[in-house]
Amino acid sequence: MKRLRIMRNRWILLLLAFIVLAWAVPARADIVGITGPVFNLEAKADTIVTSDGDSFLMWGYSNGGSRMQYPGPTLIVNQGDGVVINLTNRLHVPTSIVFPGQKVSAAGGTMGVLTQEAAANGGTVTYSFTADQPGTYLYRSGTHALQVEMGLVGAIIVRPTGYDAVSNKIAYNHPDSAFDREVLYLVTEMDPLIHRAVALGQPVDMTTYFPTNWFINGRNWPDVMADNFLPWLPTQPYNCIPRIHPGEKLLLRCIGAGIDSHPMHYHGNNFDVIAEDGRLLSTAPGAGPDLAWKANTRRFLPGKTTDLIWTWTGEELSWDIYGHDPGLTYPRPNIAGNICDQYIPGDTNTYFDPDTREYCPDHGIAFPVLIPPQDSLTFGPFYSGSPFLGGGGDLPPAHAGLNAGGGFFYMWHSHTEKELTSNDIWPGGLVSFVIIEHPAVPLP
Ligand SMILES: [Cu+2]
Repeated sequence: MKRLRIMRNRWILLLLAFIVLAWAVPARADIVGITGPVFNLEAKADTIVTSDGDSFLMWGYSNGGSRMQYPGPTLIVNQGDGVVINLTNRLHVPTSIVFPGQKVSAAGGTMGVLTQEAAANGGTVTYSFTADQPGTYLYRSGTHALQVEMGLVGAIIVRPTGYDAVSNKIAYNHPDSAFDREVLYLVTEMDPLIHRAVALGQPVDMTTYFPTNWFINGRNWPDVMADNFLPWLPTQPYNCIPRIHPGEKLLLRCIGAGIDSHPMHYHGNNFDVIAEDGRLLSTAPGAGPDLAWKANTRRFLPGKTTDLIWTWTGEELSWDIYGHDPGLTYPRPNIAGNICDQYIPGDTNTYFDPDTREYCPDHGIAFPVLIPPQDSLTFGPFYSGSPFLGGGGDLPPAHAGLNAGGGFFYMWHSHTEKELTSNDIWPGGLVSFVIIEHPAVPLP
């Protein structure tokens, strides 16, 4: 009996270690995908798991003969490419792809109601278009809304002519669309009863559609925070856990890929809406995003894409995020050098320290409240033990401590509260985080 308990504890410890390891080192924030311009996609069935512990039959796209994935592979091409997509259909129903925003020609297959379809069980069709406009695009089944619900959706990214991954990261052909890091934010939803009906071969009634699961890049929270390409999420390879340094520009490529709308809210700062549906918000060609507007919530509409630029410096928090106040005793990062020594009050050109991006008018200003003693606090798993960026402190015994770099976590989530669940289990669904990391924490 005692031996059994030890064994069981060992398994629990192993499981805990596994969970901590999977989330403790937040992953790359860059967009992963496959590069063309020729793609061989297959439509096929497989299963995904949801964060409430369930699993569902899905239909999705795969890269060639690999397993289908949800969403489909992100197709990354360059402006001017002649893009060719060969779709082979392994489903038992005809299917097709539509590419909103592209002038597509199709060869092979047969004409369905509106689209050129690949026949069931092995039919193929080839779609071609010239990627003449940079931006963020959607591709999805054009055959029936049921196929979108079943998972036949994906993203296309067209890099602008002047793009360079090292020296010129721009979303469009204008310097005001420049970014430091980018993240895919593809939102979908699912009604499990429909997937059960399809799995059991029963008739499907889309008029009773009632989603209870919501996904960012094919995962519910907290799975969105785990790494890309995990062996325990073989058909859901893409995460959503952007990490930036203060002052960096994060490009969010937002796609409403389902059949419902979702009001996504981004904490920490307002964002700039610079483009919609793959078009820069400009008054004239070459003017840049001069029609960009600021908001803190963006409604994701079905079929619509939006590009947002989000950044964060701690500006006007009215306290020193690095804890440079010598009177403080909290564990805080120790930045060497003469921070903000070039700051001249009233001169906005000197407001940000060139090395740390610190907002200098707040330099040295004390943290505004006294933190209660540790035994009076409730610790969330992402608290580092210090309120300062890059700081760390003692955490209670057995505390998971998922914030090794002492970053600031801002929750990004849907403002429709039921969408913060996975099949009625809270928390789940449309929740993710952005992490602001101390300038000294290396980011991949
Ligand atoms: Cu909120």
